[in-house]
Amino acid sequence: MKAMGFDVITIFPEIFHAYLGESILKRAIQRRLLDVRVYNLRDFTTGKHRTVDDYPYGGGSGMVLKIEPVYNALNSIKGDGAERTVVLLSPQGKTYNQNMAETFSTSSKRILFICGRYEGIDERVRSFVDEEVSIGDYVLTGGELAALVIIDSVSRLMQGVLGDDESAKEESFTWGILDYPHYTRPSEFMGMRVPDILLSGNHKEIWRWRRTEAIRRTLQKRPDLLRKARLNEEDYRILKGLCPDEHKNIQNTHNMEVENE
Ligand code: 6GU
Repeated sequence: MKAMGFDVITIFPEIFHAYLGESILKRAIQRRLLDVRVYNLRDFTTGKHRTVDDYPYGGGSGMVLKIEPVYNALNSIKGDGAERTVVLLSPQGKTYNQNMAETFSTSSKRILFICGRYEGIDERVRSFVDEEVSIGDYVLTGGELAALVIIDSVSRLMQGVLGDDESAKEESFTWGILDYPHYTRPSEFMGMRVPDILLSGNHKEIWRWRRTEAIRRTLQKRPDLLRKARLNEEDYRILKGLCPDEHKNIQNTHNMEVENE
């Protein structure tokens, strides 16, 4: 089975050990399906003060991450000759999504993350970078959470990381819509009953119900997703039943996309 490999350059390595030391990712690492190597930027400084940042040229507030330690770290890590994609994490990057997670998960290269700080990183670091990625339109104090978000979302797509009964393949977000509603015992709580169909044992009908509810939710909460979703014939029929107007719009949008290909 293919393993997924990540390298991380950060000034806060403990953040990674905490998150990767729990639950599904911990198990994936133990089973060697996932290999994450975390490097402390401070270990690649030279002077005895181990300085990783400095005042910005031109003045202003905040400190800027220095280029030399980043360069030294990259050189040292690349010493093993493995193929890598170097990713700078910053709010200025391309916005991360599930498609990017799938692309990373099928790449044979390791992914090396440089975690920036929000005040900034020396602009010249960008000349060593293949891609710049952001996880959304808000500002974090550093790229560490973004690196963990990407490691988590890519790893769970790798063969064997999720158990058979928690497979990522069958979840609806895989084809671009929201998940269906879930229930567990008790079958009634404070007058709220679990839908009868789920207690019926009729698996064909249960799956049709789930698919319908997933489409209904997406229509209500994220209609923008439906326009991009990969729907089959049955899905179009369900959509038509739920909302004839939206069905027409979406089928038109999809037909136009097919013609443009
Ligand atoms: Cl990758 N870094 C920071 N500092 N803030 C962010 C981000 C990354 N993605 C969204 N906000």
